[in-house]
Amino acid sequence: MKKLLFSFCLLGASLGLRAEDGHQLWLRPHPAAPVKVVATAKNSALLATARQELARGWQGPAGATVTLTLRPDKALKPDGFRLGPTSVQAATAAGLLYGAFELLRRQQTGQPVTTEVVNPSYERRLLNHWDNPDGSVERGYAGHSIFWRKDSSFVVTPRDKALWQAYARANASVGLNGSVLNNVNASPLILSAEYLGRARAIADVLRPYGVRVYLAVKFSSPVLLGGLKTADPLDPAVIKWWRGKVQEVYRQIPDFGGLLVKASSEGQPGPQDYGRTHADGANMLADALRPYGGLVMWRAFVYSPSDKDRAKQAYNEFKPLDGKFRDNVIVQVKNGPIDFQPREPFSPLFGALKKTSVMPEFQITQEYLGQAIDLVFLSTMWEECLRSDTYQAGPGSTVARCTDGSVYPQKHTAMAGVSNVGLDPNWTGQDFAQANWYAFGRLAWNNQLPSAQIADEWLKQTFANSAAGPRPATAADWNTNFLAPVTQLLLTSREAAVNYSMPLGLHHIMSATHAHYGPGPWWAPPGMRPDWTPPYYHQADASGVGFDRTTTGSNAVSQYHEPLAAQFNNPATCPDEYLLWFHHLPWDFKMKSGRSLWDELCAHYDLGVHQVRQFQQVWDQAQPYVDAERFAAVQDKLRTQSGNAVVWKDACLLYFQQFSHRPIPATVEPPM
Ligand code: GCW
Repeated sequence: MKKLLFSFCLLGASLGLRAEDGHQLWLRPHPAAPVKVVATAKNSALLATARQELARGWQGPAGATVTLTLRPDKALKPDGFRLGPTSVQAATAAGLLYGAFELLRRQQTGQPVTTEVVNPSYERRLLNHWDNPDGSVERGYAGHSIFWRKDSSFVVTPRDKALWQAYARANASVGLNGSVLNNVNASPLILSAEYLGRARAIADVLRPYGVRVYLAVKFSSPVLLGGLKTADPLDPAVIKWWRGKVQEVYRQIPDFGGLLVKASSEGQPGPQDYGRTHADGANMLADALRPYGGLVMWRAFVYSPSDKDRAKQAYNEFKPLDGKFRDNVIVQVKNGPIDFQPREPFSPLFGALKKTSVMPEFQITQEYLGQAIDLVFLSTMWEECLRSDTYQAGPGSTVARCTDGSVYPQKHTAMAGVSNVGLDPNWTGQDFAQANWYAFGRLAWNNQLPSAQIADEWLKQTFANSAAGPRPATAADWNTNFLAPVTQLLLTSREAAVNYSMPLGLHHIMSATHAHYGPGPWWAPPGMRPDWTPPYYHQADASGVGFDRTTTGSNAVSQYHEPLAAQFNNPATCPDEYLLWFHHLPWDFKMKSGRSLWDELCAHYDLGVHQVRQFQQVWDQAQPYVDAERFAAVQDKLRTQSGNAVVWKDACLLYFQQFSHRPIPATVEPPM
């Protein structure tokens, strides 16, 4: 095994694989001290990986013995471990691997290694790749798919294997243990013998890192691939077809994780085409997977053009089905009720489904947040969602606790992130977008982790303390002049993006002509579905701006548990950041700050612009501490982002001004 891994590394180097500096992610080589790894476990691929990682990265006392002990332990979940300064104990080999990575992370980031029990928050910690069989990636901004190729000859090359291995290693290092290899807008082809063969090859490379493979499937596959006349989930021939297909998948991939389904959503086929419910569809697949221990992740991202308020639809469809799903079905819910906007309140489905397993879906790829240009650290956004109190089972029923099994019993728990990875040399297009991959993994492992810690860890590992830049820095110099200001930059970056794009609860005002990248509050081509056009969401007119979701409006507030429903319903108590999400208010509405709504809106857009300019200054000061390549790449992107922020501000304010008929207040540069 060792030999095999080693040869992959060599192959990677000799093929010129990702030679650029950004490719190493947060797993940068360190001068490692010799370590003796003693394992009391039977040799296995996972154990070999753990040993290899320790040998590669151990920075503790030279010659130390690190012991990896496998033994039953009631305090530990399957992937959990007991950590000691030079020891890891776990009940599974996967636990030993995660423990080894934890030991290394603590050392590299200067966190103390105390004796403690560490368990993951979620059983399944998954990346969802929106990768198509032709190698393109939906909402992908970092090049083509790392899994699928247009010229698919289905030959697995050494380069493929080296890439998949590096990917799996990065995932394992942050605790991710599953990958859905293809787009939720799924092609039926994915279940054909050729694609399954390639999925098997991928699974074989990912397995030694504890990463299991999952697939997204199209609900009409029995028709499109199987030649049946129907995909009705209650039809015996359909049931039989799926059983056979699932059996075929497990023959190829014995530890296959399960199926992800987008059905009866955005034109995708689903059980509703046959008068059946989401539960009928999901349960039929769940029954086919049950003998193998497989899961169904059934997405709740549903809405239709006919409804007056898209934000209410997922709840309306899924709440009546609570308790009707098999226990190997998890309903996968996007963090907000609409669609990965820069800021949304949490989806009211969290906590409301009390007898159904629910998992959060976050978007790591920055579809609505500047794509591969803008520097936006998403950890704070996810943290905001996870910590939101749903009150569904009393105070403290946070989204995190309502999904990790703490509030409601869930047979399975999971969290998914839509991956931002592609073939680009630095994996994610923008070097700092690597931080979002990292942060997602860390939060899926521990949904209580503060973003400040995640930022600190990522920066320390990615910029390797003082080792990265042209000027050798002391630790104190590096901490003060690089770590502190760049951490601050990361932690403010998402709020800055909200400020310059969609502040105060505005949402979905981007233009679809540039694929959700820039502003388009006016965008409403004739004949377009209204729920795909920004005016549907901002409702700006002479009387004011914002979507009325109060009890006298669409009444979406009633989907939230008290005291939230009342709090959101009243503009005096609704938090500013959700104000225009829940209210249509006059332009002269008096804000908590004392300013008029119009002036407040202008101030937020302006602040966003200034914040990005400040980020540019922070980064310019960071030059001595960063290698030239990454320094220039990030500087260049920040320059573009700064221009984009101005475009957002000008476009939105000039557009809204036609309705507000008010002057844009002169602003003063905030102090740096
Ligand atoms: O955010 C929207 C995207 C679609 C995506 C869809 C979904 C995969 O614009 O590209 O399709 O959501 O999540 O299903």
